[in-house]
Amino acid sequence: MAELTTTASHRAFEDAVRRMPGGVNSPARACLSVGAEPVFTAAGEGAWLTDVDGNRYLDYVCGFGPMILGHGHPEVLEAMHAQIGRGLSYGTPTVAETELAERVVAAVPGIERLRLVSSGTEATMSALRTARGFTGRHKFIKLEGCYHGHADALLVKAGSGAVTLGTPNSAGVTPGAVQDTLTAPYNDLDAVRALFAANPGEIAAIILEAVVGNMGVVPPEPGYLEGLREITTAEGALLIFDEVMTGFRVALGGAQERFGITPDLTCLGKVIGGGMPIGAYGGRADVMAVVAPEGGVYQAGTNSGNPVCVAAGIATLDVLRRDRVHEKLEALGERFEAGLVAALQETGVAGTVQRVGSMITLFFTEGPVRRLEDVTPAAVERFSRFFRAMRDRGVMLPPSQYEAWFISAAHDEAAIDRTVAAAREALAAL
Ligand code: KE4
Repeated sequence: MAELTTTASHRAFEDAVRRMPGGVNSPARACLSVGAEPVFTAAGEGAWLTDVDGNRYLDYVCGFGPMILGHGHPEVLEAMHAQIGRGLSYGTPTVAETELAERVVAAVPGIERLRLVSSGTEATMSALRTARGFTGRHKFIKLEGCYHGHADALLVKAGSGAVTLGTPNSAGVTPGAVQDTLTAPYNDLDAVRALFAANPGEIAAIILEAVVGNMGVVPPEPGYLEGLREITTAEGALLIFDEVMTGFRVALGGAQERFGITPDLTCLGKVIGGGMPIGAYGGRADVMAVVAPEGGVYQAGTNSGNPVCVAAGIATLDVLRRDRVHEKLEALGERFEAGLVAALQETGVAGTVQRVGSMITLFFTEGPVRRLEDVTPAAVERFSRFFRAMRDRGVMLPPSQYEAWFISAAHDEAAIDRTVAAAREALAAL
C-alpha cells in the first residue's frame, strides 16, 4: 500500500511545534501513541476530510463527536451566518439561549433547568461544584477510565488523551486538589458500595459516562446504572451522568433515554453546539436552584450561551429531531459493527467490536472490554499499526485505542462498506 504524500502536513507540523506543545491544541490529536504525525486538515465536507496535501479521508473522528450531521451541513451554516450578521457576542441574555434550553429540556429526561457553558470541561467541573454545594459534602466518586475534561479534581485515573499519553493522573494537579476524589473500576457496583460504606455521609455525588467513550466504547453492564441509581438515592448522593459525548448521540435523549435511568445532573457538550464551542450542565430544578445568581454556587463565563454557538446548536438539534437521524445512525452502526466483526473473523485477528448507537470501537483484545485494565498494552500497539494502515487507505480514525469512533448522518452504506473493506486489508496486513 503506497503511503500518502504528507509533505505539506509535515511542514505545517514543524511550524506548529515551534509555537505549540506537541504542535496541537489538544493532546488527543497528537498521534504520539499511534506512532504518526498528525495530518493537518484543510477542509471538511459531509463525511470527508481533506488534508493540506489534498488527501481525502472518510472521517470517523467527527471533531471527537460534535459533527453528528457531518461537516458543513447547510442548515447549520445558514443559521450561523444569519446570527453573524446580527452580532457575535453581546454580554446580555438572548432569546435563542432559552430556545436551546427548551430543546434540551424537551429531549433529556433528567434536565428540568440548565446552564450553558463553553466546553464539556466547564460543564463537568460546574456540575461537581453544584453537587457539592447542594449536598454540603466534599467527596465524590469517579470511575477509572472515564474522562470528564481537564479540571484538577477530575484528572484522576482519567481516560481519553490522559490515559493515551500515560498521564491518567496529571502532573501539576496537587494532592489537595484531589484529596476528595474517590475512584472505582467501571462496571463494579461492589466497589462503589464499599466507598460509600467507608465514607458515610461524605460523598456528594458519583459522576460517570453512562456509556464510556473514553476507554474506547465500554457499555454499562446490565444492572450497573440501575445499581448506581439505587445506591446514590439511598445514600443521599447525586447521580451525575457526563453525557458530553453520549448526549444527543446515542439517542435524542442520550444514554439516560436509551437505558431508562434518570440522573440528578447531566453534563452536555459537543453535539449541542453543532461543532461550535459549547457545554451545558443541568438537572433537577431543586438542585439547579443553588447556582448563582439564585444560589450560592458561583459559575460564570464570557462566552456562555454565545449567540453563534447557540444558533449552530439549535439548528443541529432541530435537524436531528426532524429527520429522525438516530434511526439512520443506528442502521449504519449495525452495518459497520457487522462488517468489522466479519473482517476480524476473516483475517483471524484477535479483537472485539463494541458499539452503542453511532459510537463504536474495535479493540485489539479478546472481549468483552468491561473496564480500563481490559485494554492491554498489546492492544494499544496493534491499534497503532491499524490506525496508520487505515489512514494510508483514506480512513481517519481517532488516534488512540482509548477513543470512540463516530458515524455521522453524512455517512452512507457505501462509506461504511468502503471503510470495512479498508479495515479488512489493514487487518490482513497487521
Ligand atoms: P471538552 O472540555 O473537551 O469540551 O469536554 C471534555 C469531556 C467531558 N466529558 C466527556 C465524556 C468527554 O468525552 C469530553 C471530551 N472528549 C474528548 C475525546 N474523548 C475530547 C477530545 C480532546 O480532548 O481533544
